[in-house]
Amino acid sequence: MRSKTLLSATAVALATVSMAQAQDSSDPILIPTHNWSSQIVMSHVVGQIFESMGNSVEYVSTDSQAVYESIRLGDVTLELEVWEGAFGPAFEAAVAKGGIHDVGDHDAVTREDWWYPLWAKEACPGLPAWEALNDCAALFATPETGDKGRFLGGPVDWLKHDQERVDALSMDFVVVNAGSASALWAEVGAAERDKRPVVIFNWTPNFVEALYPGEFVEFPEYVEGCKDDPAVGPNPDMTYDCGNPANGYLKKAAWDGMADKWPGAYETLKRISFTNPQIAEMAKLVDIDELEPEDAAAEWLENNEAVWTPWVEGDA
Ligand code: TMO
Repeated sequence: MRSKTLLSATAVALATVSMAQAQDSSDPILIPTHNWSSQIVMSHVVGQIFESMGNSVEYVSTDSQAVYESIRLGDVTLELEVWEGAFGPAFEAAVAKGGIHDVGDHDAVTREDWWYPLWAKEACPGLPAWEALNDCAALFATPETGDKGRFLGGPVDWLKHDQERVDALSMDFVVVNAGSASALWAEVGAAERDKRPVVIFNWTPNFVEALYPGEFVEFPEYVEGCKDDPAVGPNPDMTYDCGNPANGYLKKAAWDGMADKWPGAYETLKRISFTNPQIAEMAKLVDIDELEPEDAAAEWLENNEAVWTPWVEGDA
């Protein structure tokens, strides 16, 4: 009995020593980047944190839906911005298959949806209700859309199902997909001069809120099931008859093998948590200040040492 206790105490001591000595692999940690600024800057912020710990890092430009399958298979190592609205379904499906897991939430609340600059509301005072937007559809028309309103959606890989929503709610809008995030901001910038009403896809946290006051359109509230069960939501026969979650999560995800291969980086990843203002600032450094993502990340790290050093040191 006594020798068994002694033995297990020794085993615990040995395990503690070997855990403390476990080294991260010298293979590069593969960080996927996508097509919106905060994600690219955050990826470089975290990559530079890993480098400061002695790790090697590579950035891989990756489709923002396919990335969950890539992580599951270990082709890339982690994802720093799992937005509930755009990627919840792809992430959760990959988790169910195995090989990828949830590494916790950022201290952030996210929303992704149809959005207008405030001058559009002067032309259409019933906003933000979606019914009012629909009644004002003609105000949002362009030669391209005839007498229907134009909604400029994001790049198709964000998979927002805007056309399905237009159909399910019988809206007089035509969905046009932007080729890039910057095309969304260009649309608002061009409309600003003559205060032309526009409605685009936007999200928060983002730099846009600092530049253009605006509001999200209030669609029928998101409820579990409205995207895949026709019976849920106001249209009993169709799916997507709801908005995106108004208080969405922002998660980190990792390949299941990361904890064994890069235990030090993995412990840091678990502690990492960015707030809405920090994420908006990362986007601003690129979209307003026009820094390159790696320079934006270096600047963010320099200005926020007290935020991130505890994630490395583990005394957060
Ligand atoms: C995924 N996004 C933040 C662009 O909506």
